[in-house]
Amino acid sequence: MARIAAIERKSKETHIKAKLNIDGRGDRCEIKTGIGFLDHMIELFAFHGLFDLELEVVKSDTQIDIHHTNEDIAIVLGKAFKQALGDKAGIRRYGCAGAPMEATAARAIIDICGRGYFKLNVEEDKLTNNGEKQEYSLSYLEHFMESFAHNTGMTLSVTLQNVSDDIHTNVEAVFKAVGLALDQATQVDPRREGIVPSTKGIID
Ligand SMILES: [Mn+2]
Repeated sequence: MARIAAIERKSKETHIKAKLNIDGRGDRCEIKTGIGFLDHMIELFAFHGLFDLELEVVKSDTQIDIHHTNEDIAIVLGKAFKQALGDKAGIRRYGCAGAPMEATAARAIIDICGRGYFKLNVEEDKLTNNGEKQEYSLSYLEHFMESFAHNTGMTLSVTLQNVSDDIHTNVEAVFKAVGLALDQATQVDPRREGIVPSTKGIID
């Protein structure tokens, strides 16, 4: 069965559409968020996760700032993964992957357990200050991944080591690591055919 999803979400702040194929190739993506930086990061995530993803922000309120759009994109992306995964029968459920970029290294650990939880492990002062005067920030990254994890129904732990002064480097390493780990976690293990990977028998 195809593991695909189509999501459309409209609020008074944003209107976002997404189409996802979990079993894709990663090179058939069209990401149009209106935020160039985020287009680049989501494309990297999809490419390295081998996901085919179309994402379009039809309407946004970026005249205020990117807060709502950043969050709502992550909500839609999370809902798309949740829908495409269905009852989660047969999946590996866990994933752990890392991606370095220059001195910086990001590691992502995932459990698609139905419980949305996100933790970014980074030095506190870096979280507060990194990217302060730039388009994006570690706080925006944290908010994005938190919304993504909650809406996918996964526990996501990200550790960022040797935080760079360049926000691009930090965020890129994280998006790649999350893509790689989510690819692992969503893969079907043939030994587990038809079995929901939980001793509870279900994953919400
Ligand atoms: Mn880049």
